[in-house]
Amino acid sequence: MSKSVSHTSTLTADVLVHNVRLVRAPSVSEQSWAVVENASVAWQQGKFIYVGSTEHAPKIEAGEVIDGQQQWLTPGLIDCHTHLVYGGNRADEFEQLQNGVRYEDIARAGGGIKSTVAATRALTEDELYESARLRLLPLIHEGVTTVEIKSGYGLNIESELKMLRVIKRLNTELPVTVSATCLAAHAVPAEYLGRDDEYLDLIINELLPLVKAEGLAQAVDVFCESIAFSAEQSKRLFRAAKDLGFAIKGHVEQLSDSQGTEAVCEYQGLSADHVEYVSEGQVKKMAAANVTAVILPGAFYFLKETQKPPIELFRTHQVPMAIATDLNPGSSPLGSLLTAANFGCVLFGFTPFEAFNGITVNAAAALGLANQKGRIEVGYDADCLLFACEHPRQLIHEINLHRPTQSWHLGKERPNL
Ligand code: DI6
Ligand code: FE
Repeated sequence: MSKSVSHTSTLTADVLVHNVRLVRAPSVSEQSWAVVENASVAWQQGKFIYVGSTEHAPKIEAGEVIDGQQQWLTPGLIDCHTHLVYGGNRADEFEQLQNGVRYEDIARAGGGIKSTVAATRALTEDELYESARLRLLPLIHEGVTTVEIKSGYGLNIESELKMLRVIKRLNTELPVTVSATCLAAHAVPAEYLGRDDEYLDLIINELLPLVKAEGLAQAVDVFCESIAFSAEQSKRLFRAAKDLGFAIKGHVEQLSDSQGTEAVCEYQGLSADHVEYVSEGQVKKMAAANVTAVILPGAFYFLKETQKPPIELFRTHQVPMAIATDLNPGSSPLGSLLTAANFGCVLFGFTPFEAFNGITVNAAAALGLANQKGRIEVGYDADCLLFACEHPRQLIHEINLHRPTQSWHLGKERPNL
């Protein structure tokens, strides 16, 4: 905060951006856009060191000084739930869906996740990397500076590790922070049909220790649903994951109430994702366990679901709400986080401000990065964007009309990729 900085001291910065309007730091307690007109922001070694009004700024000696020309400076956007590493595409199944076949029935008939598993196993690591890079670029262009990516289309040791190595490489080679999640418990692979507990044993006893040893994931996730894993199985996975030091996330209550939310809460997970069928009792448990609700309007839209997540209950019980693309080939082929935020408003009743928080500060919480990302605040990572709009609510309102004029990741300006 500017208040804590003595006005007589001089700060040394790598970059100073002045003459901007700032969406400062949406915090959960704030009810509307926290705006600072005529603001300056400075960072050094990738962290903000001054954020506030230009008038009250100390003297700042910066290696590079940028005139923001009254543009809006916002936090970098955070897509906290994607499955963007995969082989093939499922446009053929879209045609089936359009002919009235249900998503669950396609999955039961060996399509769905399983068809993507076959296509993903067939690719080399380099091929998988290249196809995933092309899907990540549109998110980066839109202003995403942090993205979570899940495995879960390998469903055996070799291919899950291949996916996670691709995810790690995306983090290394592109100007974006990638948070990796092991979702080996996405579906029961055909080889284990009817032996789902044996497949879980494989994940718990063999895969997760390897993932840990190679540092390939921060979190472990599960698809808790009648077509995948039960709440009891999810708990067994969470117990093992927690013992190994992984954070916990869950795909829960997406297509039915399967009590996955209780499992996530019992193991102090970071987030319960989808949550269309969540009950008030479950929402209270989320509040008590400080679990973020990750809302995925792309999947709801795409599968033509009718059960909406209970936004009003999350508000009442002060459960933080994030919004993400869920970018995947089956249920949410959506490569735009700002569009997901717009869908959150139109389909579920988010206010534009709530939706903006959902792709910044609350998305950071869903990844365990609440003290590091999602806000423009001293000590936070210097991930930020300049937009030439009249007000940031336009970013949520107008679909596909806005791109940052400049963006920085960890203090470094991102090139045109
Ligand atoms: N829920 C979803 O919506 C996606 N995964 C999941 O657990 C679907 C992924 C797919 O259909 O490929
Ligand atoms: Fe998902």
